Amino acid sequence: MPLHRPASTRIKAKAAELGFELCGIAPADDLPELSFFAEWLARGYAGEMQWLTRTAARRADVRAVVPGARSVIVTGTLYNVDRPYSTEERDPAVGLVSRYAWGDDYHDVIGRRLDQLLAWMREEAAEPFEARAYVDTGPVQERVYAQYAGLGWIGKNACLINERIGSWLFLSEIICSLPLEPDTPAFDRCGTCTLCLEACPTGAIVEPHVIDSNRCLSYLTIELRGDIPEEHRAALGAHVYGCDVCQDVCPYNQAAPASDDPAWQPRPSLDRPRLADLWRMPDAELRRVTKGSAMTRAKLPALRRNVAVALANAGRPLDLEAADPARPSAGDPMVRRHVGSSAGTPPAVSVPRDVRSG
Ligand code: B12
Repeated sequence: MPLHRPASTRIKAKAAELGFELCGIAPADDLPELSFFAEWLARGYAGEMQWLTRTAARRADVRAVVPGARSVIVTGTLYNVDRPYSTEERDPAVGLVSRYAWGDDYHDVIGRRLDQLLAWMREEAAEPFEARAYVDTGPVQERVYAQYAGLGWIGKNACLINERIGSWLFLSEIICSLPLEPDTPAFDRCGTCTLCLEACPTGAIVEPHVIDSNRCLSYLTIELRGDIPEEHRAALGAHVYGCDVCQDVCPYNQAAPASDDPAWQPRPSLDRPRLADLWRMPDAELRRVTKGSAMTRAKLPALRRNVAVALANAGRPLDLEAADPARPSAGDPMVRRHVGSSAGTPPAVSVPRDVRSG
């Protein structure tokens, strides 16, 4: 049966077969939330992420990316695994790595599955059609299309939350010129809850649904290449790559299912790594243990910087050391400006008793 109506159901069935937990169709229309992006940029909330500003025009609408686009097939992939949340970690000497980065790099894993889905659609289609597939790196506001594809709603922590699965979801999409049956948008189920806003260590959720990246620990530990502002160093706590706090406290993640997909299972070296071990690790070893994981997005000096601040926050500030040929990144002037640096002890993340362990 050619891929016209009702192709949507067949595409979703194929997506499920390929390992996507969620799949829905959004119309390539004027979706109101898309317009917020320009306002967000104007407020300076993108920090130093120039790549967002440079692609702003295309990010405003997928039809600027695929002329003739009619539909956006959005897929959601569960990456949660059965491990304690960062808010439950009690040992300050353990480095916190976000759970999305524990396993294989999702850009590679999901990119392959998305290409398989698109290849299948091309085989099935009655005639050729325009299409582009993206996971994270495309000039697309993925969360907005995911909401209109019925995968979930954009929570107050700006994460896409699915009522059944929670927000431990990677998003990816195929923008295409096929006139597919769109799904019903999911509606907002955050209600009066503000746990994420309260728990964010730096107050980066400046208002519901709005993140000021300049304050977000995920931005500060991954995207920022230079010095972490003094005012945020204590709040960084033990975070060495990304931050899960606003998701850890979310009620919709308290009974989140775990994936048994080998791709997302934690690598032993990234599973509750000790800060001192990470600092002592030679650059070659650090490259080896992060190879093929999303952690390669932060370059070695940034990772060393994060570890240096986290060690100081754990009350074990490093001393300036002689250059170590096995760890040239530790000698980076930017890193040395963070050695021994901490503005006092990190604020405790306030997690109301009943949220997790009841
Ligand atoms: C730039 C970026 C970041 C930046 C900026 C964060 C941000 N909120 O934008 C930084 C580096 C800080 C970041 C951090 C993280 N990111 Co990121 N990131 C992106 C990226 C590349 C672009 C997002 C974007 O366009 N931001 C622009 C702003 C304006 O969008 P927004 O904050 O989402 O706001 C939307 C809504 O809030 C809404 N909105 C705004 N105001 C209002 C008001 C109302 C009333 C309503 C209803 C809506 C609304 O409009 C906006 C529409 O875009 C996307 C991939 C993509 N191509 O979309 C991944 C993406 C959003 N990130 C992702 C992840 C996993 C993370 C982290 C959890 C990683 C981690 N653990 O450290 C954190 C979470 C931080 C957070 N709470 O958002 C996933 C999210 C999956 C999900 N379930 O939501 C994505 C989709 C990547 C992927 N393909 O899986 N990220």
